[in-house]
Amino acid sequence: MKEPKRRFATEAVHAGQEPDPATGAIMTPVYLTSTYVQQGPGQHKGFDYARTVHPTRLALERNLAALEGGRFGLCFSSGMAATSTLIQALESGDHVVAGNDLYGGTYRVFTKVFQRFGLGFSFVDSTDVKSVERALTPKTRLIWIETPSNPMLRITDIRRTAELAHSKGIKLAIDNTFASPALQTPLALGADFVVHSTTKYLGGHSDVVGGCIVTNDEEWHQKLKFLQNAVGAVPGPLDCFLVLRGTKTLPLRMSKHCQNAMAVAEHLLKHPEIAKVHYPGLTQHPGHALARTQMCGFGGMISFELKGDLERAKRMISGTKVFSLAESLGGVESLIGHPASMTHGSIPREERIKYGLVDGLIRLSVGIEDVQDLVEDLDQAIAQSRA
Ligand code: P1T
Repeated sequence: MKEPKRRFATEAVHAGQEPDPATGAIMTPVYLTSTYVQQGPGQHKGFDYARTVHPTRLALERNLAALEGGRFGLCFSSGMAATSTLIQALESGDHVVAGNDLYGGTYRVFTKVFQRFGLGFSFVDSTDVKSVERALTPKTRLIWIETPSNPMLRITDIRRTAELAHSKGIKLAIDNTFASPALQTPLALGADFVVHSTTKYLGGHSDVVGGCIVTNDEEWHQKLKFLQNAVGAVPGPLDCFLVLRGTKTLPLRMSKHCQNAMAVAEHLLKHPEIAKVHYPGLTQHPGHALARTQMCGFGGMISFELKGDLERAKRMISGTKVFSLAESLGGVESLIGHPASMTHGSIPREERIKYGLVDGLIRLSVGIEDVQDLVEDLDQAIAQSRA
């Protein structure tokens, strides 16, 4: 009999996980093993070496594939390892069109590492599908988009970009780290690959670094699985367990992140000392209407500009008491950061300023604390930052 299709919150708790056949343990064991005993040469239970295949990792890969509505998941030792593995599936001479608002590390690995191996990259405003189209060349094999983007929270139309890509025989990868599959499932909108830093919302507790790729394309899955094993950037068993534990509460956490971020964004918007607020949940945001059509919540990330100079912005981000000054995002605790000197320091200043990532931009990862404490903390930090 065909199993009935289970809904997202049920899949989050159960997908990919069975009680341990040896003991009935309800939690997937952290199999601390590098190898498996074989009955005879090449005779084994489907597990031969832990870089190639690992039971705790397999459970996580199946769980993440289910959450993204994809057939195949692969896990990596970091978000950057997942990104790099997908790029390694291309050939020297191939060309990639990428959005111009990207995590600084992604920009860095594209321009400082893969460009050296003969791959070409063009960075365009992906919110304008025509700009993406203009940048395509006969060598373009992949379009790479973050939506919402880091740190400007820009929204790119996944459906239209997928149509454009497929009309030219090009693949579309969406870095879904900021939304998480609780809010947006790019494969259902036509994307070919979903990439994540599982370090963020999927893990959810700032205690692990990891990454994944999910796809429905079996041929590409085999190519990526080959690279996962051949290149070897795999996560350890405890890391997989932590992400697997994180995804169980993903829907609950995301709903609170969205609720708190909306309240913080509305508060900042009304604040007389704030010049600009970027949050896709605000009706003033240029991507708001589009976000409503492809997301079912606007996420926990906000960026904003304070009135005054860079020194004031620095004083403000050093003055919060509930928000911690730190890189990363997506954990239960609120973080505040300065993209120009922290997460996006590897993008040349003239490049980032061209597309709006100004020196004074401040980024918030709004956690699940009591929102009143978050608002009061921002207010006191803004007040004490006055010259
Ligand atoms: O840090 P790592 O797990 O390797 O993931 C890289 C990465 C990929 N994609 C996006 C959208 C990201 O935001 C990141 C990592 N970002 C941060 C560390 C940050 O503070 O923005």
